[in-house]
Amino acid sequence: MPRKNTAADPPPAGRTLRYDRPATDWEREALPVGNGALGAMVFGGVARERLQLNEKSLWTGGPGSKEGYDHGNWPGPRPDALAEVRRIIDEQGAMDPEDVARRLGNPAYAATDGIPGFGNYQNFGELVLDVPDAPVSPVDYRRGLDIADAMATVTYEDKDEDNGDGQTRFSREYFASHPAQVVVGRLAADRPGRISFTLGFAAAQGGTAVTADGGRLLIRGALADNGLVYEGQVQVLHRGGTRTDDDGRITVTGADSATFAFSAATDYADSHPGYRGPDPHARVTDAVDRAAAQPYEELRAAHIRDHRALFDRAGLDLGGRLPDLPTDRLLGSYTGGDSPADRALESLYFAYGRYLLIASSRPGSLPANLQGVWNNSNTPPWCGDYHTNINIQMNYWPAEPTHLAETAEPYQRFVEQLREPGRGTAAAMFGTEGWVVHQNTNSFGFTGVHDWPTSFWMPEANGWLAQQLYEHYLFHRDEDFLRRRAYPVMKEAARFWLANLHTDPRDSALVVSPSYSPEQGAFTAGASISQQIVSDLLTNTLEAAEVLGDEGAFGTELRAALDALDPGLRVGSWGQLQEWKADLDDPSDTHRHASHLFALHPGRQIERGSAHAEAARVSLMARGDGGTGWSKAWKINFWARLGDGDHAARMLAEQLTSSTLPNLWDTHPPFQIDGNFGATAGIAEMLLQSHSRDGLVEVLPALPGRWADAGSFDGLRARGDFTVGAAWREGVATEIRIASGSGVTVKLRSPRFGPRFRVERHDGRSVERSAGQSAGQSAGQQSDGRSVEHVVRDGVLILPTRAGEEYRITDQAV
Ligand code: FUC
Repeated sequence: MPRKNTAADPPPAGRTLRYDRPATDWEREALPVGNGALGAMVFGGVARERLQLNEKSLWTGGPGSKEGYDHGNWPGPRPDALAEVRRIIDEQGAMDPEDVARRLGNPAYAATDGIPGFGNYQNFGELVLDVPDAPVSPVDYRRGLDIADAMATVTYEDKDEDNGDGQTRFSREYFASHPAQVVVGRLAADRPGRISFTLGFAAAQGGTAVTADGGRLLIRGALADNGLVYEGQVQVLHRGGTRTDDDGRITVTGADSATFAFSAATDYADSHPGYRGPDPHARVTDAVDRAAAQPYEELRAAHIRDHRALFDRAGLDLGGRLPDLPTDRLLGSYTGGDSPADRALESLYFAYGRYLLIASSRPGSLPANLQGVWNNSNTPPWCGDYHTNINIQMNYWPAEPTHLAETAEPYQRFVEQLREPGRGTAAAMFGTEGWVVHQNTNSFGFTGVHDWPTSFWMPEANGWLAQQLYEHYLFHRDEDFLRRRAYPVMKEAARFWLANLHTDPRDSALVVSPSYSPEQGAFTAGASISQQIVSDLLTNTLEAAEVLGDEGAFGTELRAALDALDPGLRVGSWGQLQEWKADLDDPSDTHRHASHLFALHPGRQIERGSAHAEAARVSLMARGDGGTGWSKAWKINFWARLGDGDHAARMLAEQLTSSTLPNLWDTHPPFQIDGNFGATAGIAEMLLQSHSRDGLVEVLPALPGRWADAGSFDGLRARGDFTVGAAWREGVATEIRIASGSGVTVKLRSPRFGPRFRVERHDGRSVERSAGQSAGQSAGQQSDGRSVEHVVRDGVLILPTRAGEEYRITDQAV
């Protein structure tokens, strides 16, 4: 593959984050590379380079933890505890969270100072490169992250005549290769013999042993908390000059260039109950040996090929151009207007979300956690865990729509692996079949509870997690995936709810009880989010059962439950969508969670234009445009689903102006990656939607006024196995391209259709000419007159497709 660029030739603006100073702050400035399992934060220091490293399975807690571990299940049986809480809620209508936590929480996991036994995602440590005689004032310093090639770069010149370096130009590049399972660094200069450094490792864990031999660092230890064995190795290679090993450090002197390859692993395995696999030594040795044996250019090219195979599938062009300015300055001057710079930054931010997902979630490791894979602390915020009341789900919202389905594999597997411990929790705490998980989980199948009153109880998280497995089927129509992977998870979660729904004595409807709307108010029966999630789960499971021919008695049970289930959709006294079954909503409540709008997004119970959609709008207006990073990101999606592109764009501007750090990471605060992913999904949702129950694919459903003059997107995915691109000008869709993966009929709608358009197959053979959408019904014929190719009815273009073919709809007025 031809080299797109080299470190000496900085990558083009538009796909690059760039800065004119080294990073000093990990959270705000350092730049992330990752391959899912491994992450590195690059600082770009001239005299001292730092690469802070992560290996995603390095967790304290779980089995073997000094605190003890039983998945968060209650330490002993409490046969009447749940029934008692349900009875009190039936009688009194509500219960104080503290009271519920005392009865149903788990004091063994008291959330006082972290959660003992639950564990924390750990820092692996840092590679430190000390460069002798580095220029104190480097000239033309640049630090960048090319997100199209997934390459971090540093370049500078040394013009200091005193040390005789003249105008030497130095370049470094770093990448995290998924195929090779290594983080690679390369240091080069445009004059021979100029590369000298000492590479060492700054351990983040007590008891880490570091040795150096043959240009290889061996880093090894076991976590004091749970005995988890970890190992890292770094091989340093050099061209020219000399290399010496010395007391856990490797020194290269006078080389023309040098390369290092780092890999790491632990003896973690994602299998219940032990969560341990083989010693990591052989795996790490193998990865580093192989990388060291490969020519650098090949390693680099294979990495770029692998990354681009995912990254290049989708793109967004909002017509702007990034001025040649550092990204922090661009962000600082961003106002959310329609200037080319603002629009280019928004496109870059969209692409960066896709970059971050590729970098933090690849098959073979755990899913992206609250910080993706990047963490520099042994006690990170919220343990760096998997929160299931919004956060991990949001991480994966962009996976399907932005054409990165493969990145969702770790999530799918993670949810599958929760089934076994979750079954134990269903039995131990609820005395029923099915599987369940609550509000937080870790890498060791924590499916029970801690006892923090406002965040410990969320049994319907099982349904929310299962939703995205079903979505994978809807996007791909892959029945094998549905049968083998999604449906078992869904069915067993549905069984949990069939066994645990409670009959509300007030109206005999089936409700979740106790039920809690994250993360505010009292415990009640039938909070809207609980009902909406269970409704979504049972509906999806029934649909899946029908597809797979597994209806039978189970289908009858699901239908009966759905008939009796309170759907959690009520319009309250001030026109709002009620957050609880009783009308308790306070119009001045601006809580960051807007959980009762689950049915609008990511659920699909609320259709645009309906009374419930209007009530959701009223609720959103009351909630306001504030909130934490992920909260704003969710609101982009809500407004997009409501078809209000201007408000969606306003939320995107909120996200960028007040919840985004100079390295374009989302900040809650602190750094939390969900907002990046939620906003990326939200932008996709503004451009393309396909969730409606009647199977519509909607193009440009929420195009904001400030993007309307011109723009295009490519490669977004719609349910039904369609890949869609579109271009627009002056608010009119000038071209829509739709490629059909499975050959089902597409029902296409766009508020941006012009009055006349033409439908063609991609190969240019004209399929028809259409009189347009307003004519009530008109049929197009193939040019050879043989068959009706499409129908336009009530503004919906109904087009039978063939698998593997692409269709082009072009505006005829332009
Ligand atoms: C949920 C949110 C918090 C935070 C935490 C990680 O509990 O309510 O705001 O995002 O997850």
